[in-house]
Amino acid sequence: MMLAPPLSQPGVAIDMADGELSVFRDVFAAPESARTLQKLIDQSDWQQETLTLFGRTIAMPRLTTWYGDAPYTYSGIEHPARTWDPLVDGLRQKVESLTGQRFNTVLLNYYRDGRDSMSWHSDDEPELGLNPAIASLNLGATRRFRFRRKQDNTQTLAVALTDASLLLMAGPIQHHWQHALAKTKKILGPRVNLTFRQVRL
Ligand SMILES: O=C(O)CCC(=O)C(=O)O
Repeated sequence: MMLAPPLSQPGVAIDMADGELSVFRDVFAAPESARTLQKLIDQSDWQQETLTLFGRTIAMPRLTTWYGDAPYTYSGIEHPARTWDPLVDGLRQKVESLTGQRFNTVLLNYYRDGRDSMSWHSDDEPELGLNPAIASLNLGATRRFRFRRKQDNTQTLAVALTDASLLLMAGPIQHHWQHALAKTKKILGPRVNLTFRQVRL
């Protein structure tokens, strides 16, 4: 009797106090990942968002775009509901089948090189509910994704997010930990990260 192939490959758990973290590696073959990265870079409607701090307007060190069935406010910027691009919707289906979770919004971050980054924050907006599952799909250059404990910044952890990797954050992680993507002086190629979330409708 032929056995049906498994619906998803298992993620590998990373030991973390007060948080659930797992990583899935090589969710695409290299040529597919490179093709998808290039299509996303070429076809997406990238924007450079700005932040006003103490009267100064600062350009975010990355480009972003989003899709979603529901509005989502992130970094103080409201992203209204927006029809899914078919390529990104296909990636959502893949991520849902790997993780067994449902997602109705995605933010795409385009890091053009090692100078682009994301500063310390938690994904703890009320519309995500208590203990949300957040899935982060990575294409392109490997970058270090860092965690630090909110109560004690000396407790840290870093995960190398390689091409075609998927990181799943769940449990109380957003209450206890912040995460960031640091700048690096190494000359690195482009990277696109897609962070899928489930906003309560
Ligand atoms: O690019 C990354 O891996 C970080 C993305 C992230 O932290 C976010 O969108 O909240």
